[in-house]
Amino acid sequence: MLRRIDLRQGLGSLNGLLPRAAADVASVIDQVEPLVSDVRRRGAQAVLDATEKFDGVRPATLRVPQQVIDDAVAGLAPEVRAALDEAITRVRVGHRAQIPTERVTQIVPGGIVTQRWVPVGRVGLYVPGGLAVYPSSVVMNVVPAQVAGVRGIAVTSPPQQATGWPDPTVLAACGLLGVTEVYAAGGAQAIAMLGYGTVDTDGTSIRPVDVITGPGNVYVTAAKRLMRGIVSIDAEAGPTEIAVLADEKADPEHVAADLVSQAEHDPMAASVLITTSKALADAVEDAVINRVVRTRHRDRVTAALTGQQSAIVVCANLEDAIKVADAYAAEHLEIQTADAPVVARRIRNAGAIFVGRWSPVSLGDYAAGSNHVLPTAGCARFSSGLATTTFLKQMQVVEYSKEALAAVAPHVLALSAAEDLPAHGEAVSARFPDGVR
Ligand code: HSO
Ligand code: ZN
Repeated sequence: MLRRIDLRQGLGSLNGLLPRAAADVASVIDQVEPLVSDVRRRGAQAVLDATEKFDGVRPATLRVPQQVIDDAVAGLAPEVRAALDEAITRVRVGHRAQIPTERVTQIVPGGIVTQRWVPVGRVGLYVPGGLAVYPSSVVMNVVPAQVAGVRGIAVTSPPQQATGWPDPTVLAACGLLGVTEVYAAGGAQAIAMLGYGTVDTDGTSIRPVDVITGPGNVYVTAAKRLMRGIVSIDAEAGPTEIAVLADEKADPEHVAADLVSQAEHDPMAASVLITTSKALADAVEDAVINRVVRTRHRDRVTAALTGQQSAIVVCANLEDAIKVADAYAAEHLEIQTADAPVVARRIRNAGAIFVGRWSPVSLGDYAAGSNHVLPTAGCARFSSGLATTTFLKQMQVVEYSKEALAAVAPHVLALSAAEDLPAHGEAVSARFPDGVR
């Protein structure tokens, strides 16, 4: 079912060997651009027209009335409410630990530079609809923003045809988190609405945001790319990926269950086993086949596992397996080997690492206390997952005394002369009419 990539003879350059989905964000940019411009020009009417066209429903207002959110909370099944409460608590603990501390550094006596962290004013968080509904993504986006101290938090999610409002579990998660500003809009139009702001049909204003985060389909991702510069965005999150780095010690049933778990997201999802053991590879293959016939979403799981983006990679040794894992830079990487914590320490590229047999990716998806919005498609080589710092800006605060400025003044004057920017130097010498030496 999963294609094999046999690297037991060596890795070579690895170029082109790694399984990878074809990235298609660039190919829809031209399609998305007119929609984004339309929202910029015509505001709410353009958002609603697009909603009617793509979601098949036209809500009376873009803003979801508070009563609808309250009803969703009241209608939550008790075990789902308890699970969401527990997830919120854990994610809050995990993300509080990410708050950077203010650093005051005395560069020289009387010369101080402080690194200050300030939350952005307003954020827009996108929660997808589509193949599945993601109340867990509400938690993963909202909690870090709240922990960072962001004052204005808007959530947007596509309306359902039956009710005209977003999925009730998504609304309930917003309610539990105390988020009151929720919009019934999805797709590229929702991203443009958040970026440009607009006036709702009832005359209330939807103010533009400073940061847009959250996963979405290619159209959402293309729209986020177009809004970059007007707002900041998180790493582009494509179809989900799991890689499992395993040796002969791993339990093939666990590995198979985990590979199938993330394949359930999307026919484009990627499940990759990187192993040093041909015997494990065969056992996992069998276990996967057994699970797929029994699993609920077998069509999209099969599509994902048989797609070019999924594979079993067999390596000669652990060194090579680690190199492959680093080159692949998975969104989620499980380490199912002897001395898993030691192996995990050696990994440089992954959105998140799950160490040992008791830490499956689906734990992290819901309730580990980590975040599940993570870089995909190899972006873990250079970017991080959603975190409290996504919603914070660093500001440097400079404070020098007269003596400290006088002491460094000759150097400022010399550099301003070297750059032929004498007015820069004069801004310093003007403060010392009697000379700086
Ligand atoms: N694995 C997804 C997140 C998720 N899974 C939400 C279940 N619900 C991307 O990290
Ligand atoms: Zn998942």
